[in-house]
Amino acid sequence: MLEGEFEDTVDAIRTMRIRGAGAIARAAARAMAAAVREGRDIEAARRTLLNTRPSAVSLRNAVEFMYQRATAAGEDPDAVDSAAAEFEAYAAEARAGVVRHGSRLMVDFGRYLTHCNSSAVIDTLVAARRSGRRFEVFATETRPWGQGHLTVQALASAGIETTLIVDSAARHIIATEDIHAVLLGADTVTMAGSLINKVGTASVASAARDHGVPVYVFTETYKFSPAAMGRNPVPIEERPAEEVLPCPIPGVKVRNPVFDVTPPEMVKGIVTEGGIITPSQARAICERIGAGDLSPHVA
Ligand code: RI2
Repeated sequence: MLEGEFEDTVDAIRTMRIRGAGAIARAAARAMAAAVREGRDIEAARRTLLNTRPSAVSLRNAVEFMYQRATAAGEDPDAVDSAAAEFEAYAAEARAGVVRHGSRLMVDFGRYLTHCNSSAVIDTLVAARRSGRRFEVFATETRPWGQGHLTVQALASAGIETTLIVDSAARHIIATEDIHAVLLGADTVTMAGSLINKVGTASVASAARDHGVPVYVFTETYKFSPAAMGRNPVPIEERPAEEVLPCPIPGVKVRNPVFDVTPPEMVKGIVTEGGIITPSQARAICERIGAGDLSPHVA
C-alpha cells in the first residue's frame, strides 16, 4: 500500500513509470519537497531516492540540490517547494539551450541514428523539423524495455522520416546507410568525459567510430558528475531478470545491466545548454557542480 506523493514517486521512478534522466531528476526534486511536506526524515528520503536509479547522476544532482536547500531552510515546506520549482525552471532553461545548440547539427537530407529514448535528442530533432529541415532518423528498439518504440512514435508524429531497427542491426545500418551522425542522450557524463547511457550505447558508438561517423551526446550539465571518475565511474544498475526473460528457463542465469560506459575517444561532441563542447571540457563543468554550483552552464 503506497502512502503519499513521496512513496508514489519513489515507486514510479523505481518501476520506470517515470523514466529518462531528465524526467527522473525533476520527479526526484518534487519528491524531496513532498518528503518535507509529509514530515518525513529528510536524510532517509535522500537515501531512498538515490538508490532508485543509481547510474543516473541527473537524479543525484537534483536530490543533493534539494537536500542542501532543505537543510539550509530548516526544512521549511514553502522554501523547499520553491527550491523544487527553481530546479524545474533551471531544467527547462537548460533543455532550451541544448535544443538551440543541437539543432545546428541537423542538415537537410541528413541521416541520423539514435539509441533508446532521449527526450533531449527528440526535442532537438522535433525543433529542427519544425524549423523546416527534412532528414531521416533510424532508431533502435532498445531491449529489454523497448524505449525505441516511444522514440519512433514521437519522431513520426512530428513528421520526421523514421525507421525502427533491432538493436543488433545498428552496426549494419551505420555501415550501409550513409549516416551523418549518431545522436545519444546521457544518464551521466563523467569528469573524464565518458558517457554512461542505455546499455548498447558503447556498441553503437564503437560501430560509429569504425565507420568514421561522429557521435554527439545531448545533455544538460546537471547530468555531469562531480564524483564519477576511473574505470567504473558509477554503479551500473542491474534490473530484474524477468525484464529479459519473463518465464525462467531452468539452469539459465540472466544478467540485466541497463547502462554501459562509452569512452571519451568515441564521442565527438557534447551538446550542452552552453554550447557544444569536447569530452575533455567536461572536467571543468564537473568541478563547478562539485563546488555546489548547479545552475545553467553558459560557455
Ligand atoms: P533524457 C534514459 O534512461 C536513456 O538512457 C536516455 O538516453 C537517458 O535516460 C537520457 O534521457 P532510462 O530511464 O534526459 O530509460 O534525454 O533507463 O530524456
